[in-house]
Amino acid sequence: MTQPSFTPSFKPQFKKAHDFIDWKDWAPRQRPAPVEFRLAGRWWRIGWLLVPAILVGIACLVGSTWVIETEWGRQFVARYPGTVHAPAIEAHGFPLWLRVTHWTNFALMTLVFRAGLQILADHPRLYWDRDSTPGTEWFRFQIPVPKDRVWMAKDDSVTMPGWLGIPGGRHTVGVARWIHFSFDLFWLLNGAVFLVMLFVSEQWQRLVPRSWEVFPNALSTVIQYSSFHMPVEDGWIRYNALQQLTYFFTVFVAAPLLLVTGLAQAPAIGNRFARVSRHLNRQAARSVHFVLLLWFILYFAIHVTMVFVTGFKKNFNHIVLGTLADTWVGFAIGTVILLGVAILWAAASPLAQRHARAVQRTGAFLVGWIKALMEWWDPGVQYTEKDISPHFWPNGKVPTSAEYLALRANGFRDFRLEVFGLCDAPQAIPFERLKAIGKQEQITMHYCIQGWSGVAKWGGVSMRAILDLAKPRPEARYAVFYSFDEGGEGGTFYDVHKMENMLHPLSMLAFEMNGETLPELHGAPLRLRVENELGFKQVKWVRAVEFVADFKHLGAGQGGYNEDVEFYGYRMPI
Ligand SMILES: Nc1nc2c(c(=O)[nH]1)N[C@H]1C(S)=C(S)[C@@H](COP(=O)(O)O)O[C@H]1N2
Ligand SMILES: [Mo]
Repeated sequence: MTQPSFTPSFKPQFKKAHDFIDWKDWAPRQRPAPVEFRLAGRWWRIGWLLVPAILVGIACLVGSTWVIETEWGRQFVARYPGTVHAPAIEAHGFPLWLRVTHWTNFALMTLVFRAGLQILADHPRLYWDRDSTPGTEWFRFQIPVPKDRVWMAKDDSVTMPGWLGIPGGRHTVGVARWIHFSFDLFWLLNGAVFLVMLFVSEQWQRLVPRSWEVFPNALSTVIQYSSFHMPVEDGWIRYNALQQLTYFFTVFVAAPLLLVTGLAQAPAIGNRFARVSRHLNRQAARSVHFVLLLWFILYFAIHVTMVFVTGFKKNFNHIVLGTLADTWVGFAIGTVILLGVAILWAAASPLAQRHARAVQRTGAFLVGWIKALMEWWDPGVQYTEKDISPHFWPNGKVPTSAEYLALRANGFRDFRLEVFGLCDAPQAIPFERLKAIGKQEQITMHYCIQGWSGVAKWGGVSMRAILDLAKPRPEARYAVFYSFDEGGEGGTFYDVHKMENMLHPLSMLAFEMNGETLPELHGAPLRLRVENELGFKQVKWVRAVEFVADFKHLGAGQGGYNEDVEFYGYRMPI
């Protein structure tokens, strides 16, 4: 079949993308502001948390030293020694699977948490409301949003040192997400093995309380520890009540909640489970996700302290060798394991920076199929007028080309949307004609990869109508959207979408936002809405649509500007 003659009026200038993170080409460094939280109407540096921590510590120490010497205290501790001796069968020792999953879990969690912090640094604020309105955050390590200039979402990202975040640096969320999600998958698999083995063996009895006596016993453990009376330890067979409750909460509540609050941040999930996402909105999910991280850090600190305080030689033999032996072997091997984790820690960021493209490819291989599944969506969410966000973070660079400025000067009356490629009717559609096709409106939530979200009403022409005009051929599997603007690092901004997504009734090219002409900042004359995908796929300042069978030949072949340059994935329903 020959192509009808139509030549687009422009040639995309694809940015030559590297396969590594090239800091010369990257957003300049920006130091994080002090870490602060908001309480009782003002901001506090994180260090202030030490005050209640010390006060509670002193109260526990004094209170329990006093109470344990009273008659009531003596009897209470005698009655509830700290460990529940529940029904006959008990766990015995630490089998190999338990020891392996324990250490694997530890190594994986260090990677997942560090990549998670890196993601947070891309929008270093946490909110409870889905709007992400500046000033409503309860936690931040960024200055208040300046009011005297346009503050883009990317301006908000701060630099993470490479020893802490993975891969370190500023606005490396693309690489960080692949690391976060890929190791999440391993973490979940490891957790699944752990849980299955836990219940097919007798080991579940270590973690699952089976009597209400666990509560007074846990209190008794607290009293004993904080008055420096060490309770009788028999960790080989059973944990004390405090340990049991803590482990139970961590394994059966905190870990599953991490998964749920992680998924709840995805546009595909938020749209699919409307009823849930109204309450567990993206920002609330993100906040809880972070609080759980804090829980795990606290847990880890106490866990390691207790390992040493209660006899590290013995404890290491338990969890490394699975023996009761009183030797140094467990500690020696444990040290080697920890050294391995330390090497992994030190190598992770340099490796991820140097091999960013490989991280992207491997990540897509490991979790791409999950993303593909998530695109099988039917969004249940339509918001109402009163849900519209008072502030909608802008992103990108408003085009500055003479061509764009000339079109804008006359209200885009001369603008034509060029539609070409594998279609039977390539053409340049005059803007007026496009608007006359019939406007569709929808109130939806926008999910930026950086972490913020906002609700807006969009009015525009459905992609179905565009397809009706252009008549894409069956071999057209993707639609490419070219923009007037240059991406952050130079070169034409473009993005690729699957044809399936174009057919969805909510996919549209918007020319109105919140009932008014689409502002320049938000993409005038046209911006894309594909509601099951992240924000960066919603191309603004759209000038042309091309239908293609493949996208390997465009730019670095990753399916879009941010995909080429910032290592994002081309399927982004999460
Ligand atoms: N052409 C173009 N489109 C773009 C971008 C861009 O830089 N250039 N940024 C994207 C990103 S990352 C987001 S979150 C949304 C932001 O849309 P908004 O400015 O209307 O909030 O636009 C997307 N579309
Ligand atoms: Mo974004």
